[in-house]
Amino acid sequence: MSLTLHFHPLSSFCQKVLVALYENETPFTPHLVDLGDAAAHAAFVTIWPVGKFPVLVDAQAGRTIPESSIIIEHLDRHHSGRTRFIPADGDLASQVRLYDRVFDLYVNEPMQKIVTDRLRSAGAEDATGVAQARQRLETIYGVLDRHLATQPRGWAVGGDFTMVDCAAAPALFYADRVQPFADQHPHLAAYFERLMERPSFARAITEAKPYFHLFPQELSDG
Ligand SMILES: N[C@@H](CCC(=O)N[C@@H](CS)C(=O)NCC(=O)O)C(=O)O
Repeated sequence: MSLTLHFHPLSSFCQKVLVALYENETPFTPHLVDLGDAAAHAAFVTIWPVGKFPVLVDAQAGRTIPESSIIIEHLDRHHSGRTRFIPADGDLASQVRLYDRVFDLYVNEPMQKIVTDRLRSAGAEDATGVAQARQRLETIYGVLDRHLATQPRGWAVGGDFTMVDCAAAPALFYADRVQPFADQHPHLAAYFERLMERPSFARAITEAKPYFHLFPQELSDG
């Protein structure tokens, strides 16, 4: 098989790529990386010294591709299927890249800041950084709620399911656990419900469930 994904099922950025793979039933070999295991970590940083997953290896193309958005662009260009992740129209493609950045930088990253702070040892917490992350989430929830109210057919940009929706689903899934948004942001809440019903994302969450106990925040379905 040409494609190998180095990933962990619990990771939001890995789920973003899994959603893209599952959308088009793209065949790939999953390679689960346990970064807590010294040997697995050492092997992984020989592939990508930064040490962050996901990383896709496309053996046929002779390419090792880190960064979730770049992986999805590669899949869209070289392993395309019925769901296209980047629109052909240039202006719409720019909007997709913008909102992909918004979900990665302003939802996923502050969410990760809050989660990883809970993993720090007692006394080493960063209360100021966590408060800033919560404020950033509140700001972006408002921006997204207003934006989603203007979009047709319920997806994030332009009416079709795109890379933005791959990014949004896992980012919102975890962000809602650490900083709930439903009460104040009805458009965002309705969008998230739609994402939860998308079979590609439902599958990624089902596969992550056996690892939920590793997440330091309550992950129950409620
Ligand atoms: N910008 C990267 C972010 C990837 C990322 O932050 N991955 C996290 C897991 S969700 C990771 O590998 N964390 C391990 C670490 O930082 O040591 C992307 O879009 O792929």
